[in-house]
Amino acid sequence: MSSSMSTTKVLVSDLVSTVNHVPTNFIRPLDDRPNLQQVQSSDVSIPLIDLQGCDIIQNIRYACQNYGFFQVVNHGVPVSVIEKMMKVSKEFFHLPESERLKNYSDDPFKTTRLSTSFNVKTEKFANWRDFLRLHCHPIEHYIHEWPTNPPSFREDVAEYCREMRGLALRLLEEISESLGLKREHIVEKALGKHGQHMSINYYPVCPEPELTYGLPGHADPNVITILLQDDVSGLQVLKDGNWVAVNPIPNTFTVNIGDQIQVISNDRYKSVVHRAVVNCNKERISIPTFYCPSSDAVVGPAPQLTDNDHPPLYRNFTYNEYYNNFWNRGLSEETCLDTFKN
Ligand SMILES: O=C(O)CCC(=O)C(=O)O
Repeated sequence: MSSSMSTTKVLVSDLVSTVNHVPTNFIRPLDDRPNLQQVQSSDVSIPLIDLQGCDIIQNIRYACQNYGFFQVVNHGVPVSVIEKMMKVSKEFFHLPESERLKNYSDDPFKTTRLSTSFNVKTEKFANWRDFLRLHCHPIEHYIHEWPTNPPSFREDVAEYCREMRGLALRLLEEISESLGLKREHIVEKALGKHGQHMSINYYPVCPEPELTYGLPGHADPNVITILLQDDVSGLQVLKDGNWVAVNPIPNTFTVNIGDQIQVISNDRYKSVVHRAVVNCNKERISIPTFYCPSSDAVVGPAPQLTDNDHPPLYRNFTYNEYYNNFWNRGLSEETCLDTFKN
């Protein structure tokens, strides 16, 4: 076993059995470490919204204005679809190295790729994460690129993606209404032909979780993110300067506002910084669905939300311009939004 040397393994999942310390390229400077003891638990503090309950619009407005995050129960996605998605994801990451590596690419603009960390081409520190990134809308444009091993991968993931799209569209209508816009405003006017991506994040057990991140603090560039987590904690959200752990609740999704809602809402809702930490006991899988505009869609503040007292805070831009900026810059707690301010 080597101790802290760099490694020739491409993926953390394969590196992990060859080291008993975190290799030096993963070690963060002292002032940029997770401080795992200082984290608050969120079972009560991140709003939990019952999508079959009362006052849904008011609850969404409250959560978006105060947290940028909420959890949803009674969301209508069948448990069997969720379970198959989680099972096939785990099976994929447990395939032999040579089989997984068939999907490897370090090009962030490839529409299907297995990769590691965040952007290995631009980042200074590596992150303790591997991920399979898939574009999934329109599904027929991309499904032929997806892995064929495990054999049920395409079918299980496609079914999950369709359910996620339905849930995303419903939530976007409710978010639109909560902003005082027409229900269909975001879905019909702001997203062009629409886009949907997903990442299957795999965080192996880490021998020294206090030295590194699964993913450091960042805000999401898209419209909304709907996150499925397995039963292992790791997601943390920045709230009033403190990190709050969003511990998994079975059959519940965690939803967050992305940068594009911040723009469309002209800063009424904020895209909030979050991160993933790792642990020394259990591997973890998280599966964010990133609902987004199509790359040619022009995004800007909704005219109905601007007036003399609330001038547009952002210029109009294409989502393509925004997305390139996000991937080329590297993950950072400073949002890309500043580049697009008026
Ligand atoms: O693993 C998590 O809980 C968070 C993942 C995330 O923030 C991302 O993939 O952008």
